[in-house]
Amino acid sequence: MFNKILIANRGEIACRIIKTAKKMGVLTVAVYSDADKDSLHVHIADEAIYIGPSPSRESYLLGDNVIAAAIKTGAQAIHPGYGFLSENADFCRACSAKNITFIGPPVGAIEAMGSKSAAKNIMAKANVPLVPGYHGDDQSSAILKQAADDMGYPVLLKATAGGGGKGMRQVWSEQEFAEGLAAAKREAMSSFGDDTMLVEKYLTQPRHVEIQVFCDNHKNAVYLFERDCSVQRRHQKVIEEAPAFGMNEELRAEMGESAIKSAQAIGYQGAGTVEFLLDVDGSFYFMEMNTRLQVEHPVTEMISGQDLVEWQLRVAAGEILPKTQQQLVLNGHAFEARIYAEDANNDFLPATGKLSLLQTPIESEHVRIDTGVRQGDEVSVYYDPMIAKLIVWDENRDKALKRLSKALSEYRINGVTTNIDFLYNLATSKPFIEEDIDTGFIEKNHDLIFHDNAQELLNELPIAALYLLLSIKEKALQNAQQSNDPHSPWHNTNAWRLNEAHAHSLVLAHNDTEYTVEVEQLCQSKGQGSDAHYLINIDGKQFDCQGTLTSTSSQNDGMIVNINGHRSQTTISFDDENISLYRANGVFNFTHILPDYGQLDNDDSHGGLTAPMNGTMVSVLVKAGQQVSKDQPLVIMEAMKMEHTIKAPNDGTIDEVFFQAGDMVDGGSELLSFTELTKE
Ligand code: MV4
Repeated sequence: MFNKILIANRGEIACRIIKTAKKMGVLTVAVYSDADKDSLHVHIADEAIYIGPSPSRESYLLGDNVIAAAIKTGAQAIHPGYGFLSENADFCRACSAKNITFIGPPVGAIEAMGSKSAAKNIMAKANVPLVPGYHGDDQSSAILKQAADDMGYPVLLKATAGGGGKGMRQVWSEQEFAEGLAAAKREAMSSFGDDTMLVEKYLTQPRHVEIQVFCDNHKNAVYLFERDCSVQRRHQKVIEEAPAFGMNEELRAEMGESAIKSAQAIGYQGAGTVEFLLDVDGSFYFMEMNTRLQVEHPVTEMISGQDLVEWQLRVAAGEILPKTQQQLVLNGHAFEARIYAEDANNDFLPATGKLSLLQTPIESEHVRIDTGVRQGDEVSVYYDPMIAKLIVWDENRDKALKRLSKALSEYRINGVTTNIDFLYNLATSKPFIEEDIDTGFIEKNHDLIFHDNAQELLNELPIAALYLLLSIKEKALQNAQQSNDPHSPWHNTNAWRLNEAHAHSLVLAHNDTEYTVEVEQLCQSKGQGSDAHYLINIDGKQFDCQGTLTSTSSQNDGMIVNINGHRSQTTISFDDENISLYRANGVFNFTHILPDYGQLDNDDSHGGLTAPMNGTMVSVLVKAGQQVSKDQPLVIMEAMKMEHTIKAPNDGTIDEVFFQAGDMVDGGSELLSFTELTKE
């Protein structure tokens, strides 16, 4: 076994590899660019070598700099991770030339899989099933059209030099073929400089099912079951799962054996992934083979109990595979969600910024987080904006999926826009839960995932309002219990005032639209601060609401609500004034609009400072007759689980103070009167 390896990568995969190396007692060398000099992977490695400026092409993609770092530190092997140099045949060759072990496949395997059509020809010879089609050298329109006519429409034109979905074009009828072919060739020539085409039968509802294979240098080969990666957006995987739902044992074995045949056809060694299209009738077809450890490998680790990076190090060091096929047992179900700094509501524009808050779900045997960032780190423009991979496991798909939704609802990230709401809405959508999934999932269910219909929103508003009110009650109860007069009438929060309705008014916003919520308490709660009964009116629609706060975890509040007789549960995250309701049918975000109360409430120099909303007076910092200066704190009151400091709007004199510490105050009531110092 190596005593020192260099990781030629960054971010979560670099950290992940370092963790396994440490577990195995192998020393680690990180490499870093300017932007990464204080990154987590540099921090946790035993050594780190600077390899160049921030842009990848000036650092992580410079094989010579990476190899020089390995030589400098005496690393015997280099792990490329994924992306960057991981499938670069020249880099693989350069490592061998310097007697440095490339932790991956032999260079011949990388080259063999580098061309989609060459890969398909190799697989055809190995009797690996291919999508019915034509990938011959004769590229005349007549031959290509004949092939399409023979296989039947729709067909898919694919640029041989393309990949990852680029250079594909559907042709739905014989009449469209000529124009479709001409367009596909034009695009291929401009994108890849090569307009060689292959023609395939177009599968209209395929799933992307891939098999994890592992081969050692002693002719042993196993498959570690399958992953379903059909949920993709523009050929970027979003949520992956293992095993594939609806799989039966014989299909699993058939695909696994086929994947091994693919690997053996190219003399494979190390970790590899064979991607198949799985058609609705259960037939499967080779798509491509990836000669690297995939981003989504953790779901395979969770259901097989194997550490694939450990396997990579052992196999690269010449050991035999740690397990035989018979010793590998599939246990449970796992999901991976890729958490990105991107704006799902703005065409997934990458987001940058500082992770001012990064609070994660608690990790356990059921929840794993692979990340390369910490709170306070910058998500930079130079690299893939992945924040973390959230991986969950449980004994079956339903339970694992519930863990995924719960874990997503427990993530708190401030400072950058993330795709967490998108992931939560996707994971809780009916089609996803019911396994109605193929590679077109996101397009087909767009409105469900990006739901924003007014009616649904209106139904959720009372719940958000109820949560805010119950939070005030609970907080006031806590204050009362801490005060020296817990039974003072000022501590109750039912807005009881002699001859006045027990009324509150709140303003909640959603996507810049403000909604005024009129709330009337119907009766005294049962004494427990965390439950109550309200009549809520929004835009003339009335809701009879009862609610009880329940705490679900240190990250979330929970609430049991009954709205007009419909009882349900909700998980809530609330920071400052942002409220997110995590519901069975998705997440709903609201902002609590606090009235602006820092200004005098009329336009002359004398006036009162009013309470922003119902709350409790925490402390009075001034007294009548006192001179104060602009922005000097005057009183502190508590509302909505937050303390609000009311400050002097200008230099002046306090005329009168109307409340004392511990008093309950109504929203809008005058707290003190103040005369501004007139300017000479
Ligand atoms: C296909 C196909 C349907 N029929 N081939 C997309 C990228 C590349 N990996 C191959 N791809 C596809 N090839 C035939 N004959 C549908 C896709 C496809 C797809 C495949 C896997 C995962 C996501 C996908 C998204 C769109 C299209």
